[in-house]
Amino acid sequence: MAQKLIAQKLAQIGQSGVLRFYDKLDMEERERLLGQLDALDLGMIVNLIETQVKVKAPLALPTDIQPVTTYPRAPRGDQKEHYAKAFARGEELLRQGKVAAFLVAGGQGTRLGYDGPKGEYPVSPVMNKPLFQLFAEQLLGNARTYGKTIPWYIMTSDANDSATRAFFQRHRHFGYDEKDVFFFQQGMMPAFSLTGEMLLAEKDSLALSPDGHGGSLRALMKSGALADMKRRGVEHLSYFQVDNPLVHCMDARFLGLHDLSGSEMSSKTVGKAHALEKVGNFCMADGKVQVIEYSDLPEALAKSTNADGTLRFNAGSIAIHALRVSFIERLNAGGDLNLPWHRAEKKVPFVDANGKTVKPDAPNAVKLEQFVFDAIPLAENAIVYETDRAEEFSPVKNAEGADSPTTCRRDQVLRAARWLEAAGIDVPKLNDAPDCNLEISPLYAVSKAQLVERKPRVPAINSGQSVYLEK
Ligand code: UD2
Repeated sequence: MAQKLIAQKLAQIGQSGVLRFYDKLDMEERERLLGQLDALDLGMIVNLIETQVKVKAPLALPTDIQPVTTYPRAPRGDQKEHYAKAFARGEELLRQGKVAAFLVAGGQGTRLGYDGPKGEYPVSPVMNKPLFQLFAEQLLGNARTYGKTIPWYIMTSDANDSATRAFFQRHRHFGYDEKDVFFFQQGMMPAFSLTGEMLLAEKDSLALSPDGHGGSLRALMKSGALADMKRRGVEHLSYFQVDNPLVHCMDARFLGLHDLSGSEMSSKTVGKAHALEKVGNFCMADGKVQVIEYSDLPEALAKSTNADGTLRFNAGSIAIHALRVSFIERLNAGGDLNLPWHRAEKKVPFVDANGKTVKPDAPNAVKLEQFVFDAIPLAENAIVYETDRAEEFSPVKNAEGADSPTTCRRDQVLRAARWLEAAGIDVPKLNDAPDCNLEISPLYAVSKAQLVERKPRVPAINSGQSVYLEK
């Protein structure tokens, strides 16, 4: 769009301030700013400013919030046959190449304090493999098991796209065929002052941040990723986040339950660590399966218990989903995604009217994001399946403490120890915990069952030893 047109549009919506340094910019700088503005849907933004930025719209909580019924990890007697069918169906989908992997890695990872795409973070206990490598090897291991390539869609954002692609190039895509890895960028949203002006990060640049993982559902369509899936005959996406190396990237039983129940979007859950754990809560809200974020679920409900003392709302979201490709198409059919925006007040450095950079020490800006789990209530037949936290969830979110590299490595070792013990291998223990460092390459086994099947021959493990099972 030409500069004049953009300037006119901005004037109409009272946002000309972002062009206040335009005349003093060189050609390249002007192009950068205009490019950023051109990528925004200004019509939608003006509406959001009035409804979400200037006002703290009270969150419309559903009136009737009930616990959700889940598929248990261990089937009840009457479910055994269905679970067996589901596993077979999931395996069939994988053998037919109808499932692709979908990794969302567009976030900024500020809490971890790592300066670069989070997927580069070295996290495996013995080999220090980065998160991206662990996912790649797991997908390759599954592809080998099912005899079919698993296309891999990776969402980045403007903040980390080129660094992510360069990392994959440098590592030859960790053994993946380059043509089967599809990178695409999510959208960006400007930060707004509390009175609704778009903020400049530099004189030639808006203060932009990724539009939330919900933006992935729009970006899949816009980027041509959906078209690519249809060309390949992909019908389902297995969705996971960049921060959880324990995730089972492909889970035949979960995929089968999802498919057989006609679900458009399915989710995995684990029992919460405690009432106020910082994970979303699966609920049955006004008759629909829905995730209510930890920050939004009224504390009284979060803490309410059943007669036996267990939490009523115990189904935590670990951000692992299965989505039908046709569902994502349907969501985009109306022009734009009909997902709510979530408002957060943050400290955002900006260039003021005098051209000075201000580093605020209190929240000065509003950021808006969409969340992928808000698509669940729009899905037909959504199901929730319980998995085991120790087996499948230990994210790296913080530099220290809970959900840190230390806890994540510990949990990887604990899982490896359980898998090895199931295969009949003795693991030295100290105070009940493995007294050694263990790592099983996903290229050796992607699951406990596969490890047991391989009958690994491991020399006796000594206390303090590091053991790595390769290919
Ligand atoms: C998320 C969930 C929380 C729980 C938890 C499990 C939200 C709001 N909350 O918490 O309910 O399930 O995960 O670990 O999601 N990302 C993008 N683009 C964005 C923002 C995020 O790709 O614009 C990716 C990011 O790279 C990461 C994932 O989404 O892979 C999670 O993002 P987060 O760290 O902001 O979510 P968190 O930990 O607050």
